[in-house]
Amino acid sequence: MSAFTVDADWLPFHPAPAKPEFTPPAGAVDAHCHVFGPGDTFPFAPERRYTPCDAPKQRLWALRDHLGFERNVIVQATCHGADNRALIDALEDANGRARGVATVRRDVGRAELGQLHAAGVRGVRFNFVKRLVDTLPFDSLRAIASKIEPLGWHIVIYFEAAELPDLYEFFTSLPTTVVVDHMGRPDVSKAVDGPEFSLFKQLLNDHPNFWSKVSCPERLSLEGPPAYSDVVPFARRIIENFPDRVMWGTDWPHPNMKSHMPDDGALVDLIPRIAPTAELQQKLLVDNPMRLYWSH
Ligand code: 0GY
Repeated sequence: MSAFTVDADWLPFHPAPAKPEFTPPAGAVDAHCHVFGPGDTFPFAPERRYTPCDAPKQRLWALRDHLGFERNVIVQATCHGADNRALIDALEDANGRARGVATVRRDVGRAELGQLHAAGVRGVRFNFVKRLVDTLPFDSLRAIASKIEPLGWHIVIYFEAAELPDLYEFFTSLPTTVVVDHMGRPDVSKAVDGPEFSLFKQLLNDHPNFWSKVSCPERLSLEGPPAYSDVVPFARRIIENFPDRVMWGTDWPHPNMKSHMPDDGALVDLIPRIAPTAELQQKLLVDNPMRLYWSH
């Protein structure tokens, strides 16, 4: 029994996802997923904006195996704030098959960073989505960036497309590899070649240190499941233009989904539509995440 009451409108993750028809290449990495709690062992943060259902590591490992993946990158979710204990616990349980992206405070010390690195953390996340966090001021984020840079870590950024013009200068001043969550959350009712998504493409084009996760059709789609066809041209464009700087993830357990809960098997079946060749699939699912997370 969790010590926390789940939000009344919380949608739990799919209890029995379909077996995908698409078989991922050997060594495939789910490069964006989370663990939540369990709340009675790893309490949710007092400053959280939502209280999810538990989504423990064992369920994530079972999903990994069911979908035909070999590894996970677990991203610290805002409901745990900068308390990375649930993340570390999962990484230590994974037998080298998971890496992590943590959330840290400005005053994080070398000892804590060393502990996170030993557990498998290779990046920090800067979150600019206002419904999820009070974003730290730029000078605090810069201080964190300069602390993690010597470790060879990268920065994961999460923002809404409408915010990109205001954040562009700050983002491009960051000293490390920078990975953008969910293609910068484009409004897919707008044109792929329109000004909004073109700015995102320019970010990747002009700054070779920028990568993108081509994830979360379920969040971006206006059309909805199971085809999510309106998201396909956006993901495909990014993969075809930047094949060596893209990664894919389930986003399990899909926090804050309100319209529907996706079937993770159907999400995997979208991969060949956004990355149509075996070569692109190998880069997206294996080579790129292995280079970023398992090479040091
Ligand atoms: C995601 C998306 C969301 C939540 C978080 O850390 C989080 O709480 O990332 C969201 O609500 O859009 O990537 O999981």
